[in-house]
This record gives sequence, structure tokens and C-alpha cells, in this order.
Amino acid sequence: AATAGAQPKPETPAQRDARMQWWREARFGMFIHWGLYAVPAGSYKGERLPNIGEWIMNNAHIPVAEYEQFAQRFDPEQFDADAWARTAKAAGMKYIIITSKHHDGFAIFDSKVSRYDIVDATPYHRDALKALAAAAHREGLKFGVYYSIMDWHHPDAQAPNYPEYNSRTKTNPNFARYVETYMKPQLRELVTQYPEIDVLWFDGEWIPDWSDAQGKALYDWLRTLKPSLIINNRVGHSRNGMQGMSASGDAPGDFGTPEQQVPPEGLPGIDWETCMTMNDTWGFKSYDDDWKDTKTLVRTLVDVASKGGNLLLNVGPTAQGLIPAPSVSRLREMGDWMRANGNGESIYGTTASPFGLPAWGRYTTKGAKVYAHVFDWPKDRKLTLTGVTKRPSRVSLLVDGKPLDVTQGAGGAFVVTLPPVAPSTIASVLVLEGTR
Ligand code: H79
Repeated sequence: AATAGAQPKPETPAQRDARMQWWREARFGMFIHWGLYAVPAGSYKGERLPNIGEWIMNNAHIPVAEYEQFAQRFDPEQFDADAWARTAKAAGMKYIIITSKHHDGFAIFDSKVSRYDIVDATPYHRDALKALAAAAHREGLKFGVYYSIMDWHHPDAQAPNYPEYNSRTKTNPNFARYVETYMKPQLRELVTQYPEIDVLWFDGEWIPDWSDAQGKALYDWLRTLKPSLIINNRVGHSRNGMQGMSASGDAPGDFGTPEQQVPPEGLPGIDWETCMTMNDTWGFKSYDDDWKDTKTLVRTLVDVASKGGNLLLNVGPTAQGLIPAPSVSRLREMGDWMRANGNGESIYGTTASPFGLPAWGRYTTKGAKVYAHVFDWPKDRKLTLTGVTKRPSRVSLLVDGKPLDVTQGAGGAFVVTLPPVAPSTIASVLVLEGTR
């Protein structure tokens, strides 16, 4: 309460651009959902639960006292923070966002305001978040944390129709006490005791106890504590469902959060980040094998970049501390594509396509260059540069820099003659110069 009304220093548009710069250039990050839900891993009392694994407490109506027991089986002896950070780095990711506390209320950092955390409640007794923050920085990656405003564990925050936790459709009369004595103290711990944290990624903001006004106050308080913080729009209450953008223009937060979808068009002038799973769950489920293939994942990253957004791609490590092998192999293959294609030159630091969305792939742009990512290599080797109106002075393949022939076809469209074989079956990149 002592902090109510705190205001961060007013920020000019140039200062905001400077604060957002690393995030805008990054384009690709790793989301990590890791908590007690990795213990049941999608099954409860011998039954496989449908839906996302980290919601098992709610979905199976597990009583709080019983769910708490999972902590005794959360002993991630194989957790290797450096290995996780290296996996992200090798995939070409530039930042990591991990769940500091999900809806179940369990913290994977050493919180002094709660014993319901990885240090006090598990046999592991170590601060995994601290280790990962340090490892991320050793790899040159930015670091941030997810924090759920909704909390199914705290008596002042959980649904009053307990044990029907549900997604909190009713208010809790003591919610303000949870905010002041638990949530804000935990956030203060994160922001002040983990200097690596540069992003706060809120969620569970849709509950009736939360509002845009509270979100604005929380945003201002956090940026007073640490002015460089970047905070997602779920700090407020006006997110437009899974589409993820704020429904109100003056809603708090620095970027929109489409979930499990890419906006069909770009969103000029707005920062946004699509978060997405590699299978059908965020938290580990032992039997979810519905993995997207590497081609789909790379093309999703290209699609996101071509629309001016970031992709936050999720992994759900096991209770033993391992990122599932199918996730690791896909991330390695995404990194292979990045390395083979100019070390991500056509992705990092690019902005949205200046020429719309061609049928054969996606454009990105950086400085004077436009990158054409060809998904579908034309059999007749003739690629029409849809949307390009000024003749490019040079068109070349990113992989070898060799110039390609450009002619003007019927109707004035520019047509590139491609080599017979695509350099990549995932996405082959052409560099267009002098056409902007
Ligand atoms: O942490 C992961 C999930 O556990 C959490 N967000 C990602 C990043 C999440 N995904 N789905 N859900 C939570 C289910 C929430 C569904 C709804 Fe709603 C809440 C439907 C109605 C209220 C949010 C607000 C979506 C639509 C409106």
C-alpha cells in the first residue's frame, strides 16, 4: 500500500524505443512452463486428463492440500541450467521467459513471503530460477519471468467456491490482501533480487478481481522499481481473448500477447509476441506426442517476423529437469536452419514485410534489404515478386550470395529465375536490394 500511486519517470517515444530495442530485434524467445504440474504430467489417479497439463489442479479438482504433496516429488536432479540456456541459444533464441509462479501458486524461486516454493517445499532445496537467470546471461540471452495473477493456492486469491477452483468467475473478498501481502512482495523479490530479469510476463489477469486500473498501478509500480522492465499486456484486464491484443487503447502493458495463433495481418505500430506450444500443452504431459514439425515451426517464426512480431516458443520440462527430447531435436533443427541461412540475418532486427504476404512465402525487411522467404519453390523456377513495384538492383540467394536473373513479366511484375533446386525445403531466402 505504501507504493500506491508510484509513477515511473515519464517516457518519451525515443526513450520507449530505446527500452524496447533489444526485444524488438530479438524476434525469437523460449517460453518455459515448469512447476509442480510436471509431477502428475497430465495424469491423476490413473486417468489421463484432457487439456493443458499445467491446468490439472483445476481440471481434476485436486484439493490444495493434496496438490501440495506433488512438491515432495519435485526433485529435478537432472536440471542443468546451462544446458537449457545452451538449447535456447543453439536454436537461435535471444531470450528466455520462465514461469516463476503459474496458476497453481507454486514458485520455482526462493520466496521469503511463502514456503510454497522450490527451496522450502521440495527435496531439491535449490533456487532453479536464479540458476537459469545466471545461465541465460552467460549465453548472452535476455531473461524474464511469467507470473500468474490468478492463484489457486492462496486462500485470499483462490475461488470462493473452493474447491471448485475453476478459472475464477467469482470474486474473493480478500483479494486486495493477496495483492498487497503476497503478489506484490513476490514481484518485488523477483525484480530486486534477480537482476537479470528484464521482462515480466503476466497471465491469469481475466479474473473478476482484476482490472485495467489495478494493472496500470502495478505496471507503474514495477517500472518505478526497475525502469528498464518490459511488461506484457496481461498486466491489465482488457486482453481480447486468445487473439491477445488489448481491447482498449489506453490499457497498460508494452506488448500484445496472441496465444497459439499468429495475427492474420501485421499490426503496424504495435509490439506483439505470439506464444505457442510445440505440442498441445505448456506444462509437461508424458503422453502428448502431437509435435509440430520443424518445417512448421520455422515457417511460423518467419510468418511472425514478416508481420513484425516475436515468437515465444514453449518447452515443458519434466519433473526431473529435462526438456523433452522431441523439443530439443526440433529446436536444434530450427538452429540448423538459422545457421544455414545467414545466422538469422533475415529474422533478427528485421521489421514487417513492406510488400504484404505473398502466396509462396513471406517477406521481412532490414535497412535497404528485403528478404524473400520462399516456402514453395516453383517448379518452373519463376518466382513472381508479389507486391514489389520498384525493380530490385540485385537479387541473390542468401546462402551463397550468387546473383539471380530478374525480368519484368506480363503486367509489369518482377520475376526471378531461381536455381532448379531449393537450398532449403523449409524456407529458402532471397535478398532483394534497391527495391525500397
Ligand atoms: O500459461 C499458459 C496457459 O496455462 C495459460 N496461458 C498460457 C501462456 C492459459 N491458456 N489457456 N488458458 C490459460 C485458459 C484460459 C481460458 C479462458 Fe479466457 C479464460 C477463457 C476465458 C477466460 C483468456 C481470457 C482467454 C479468453 C479470455
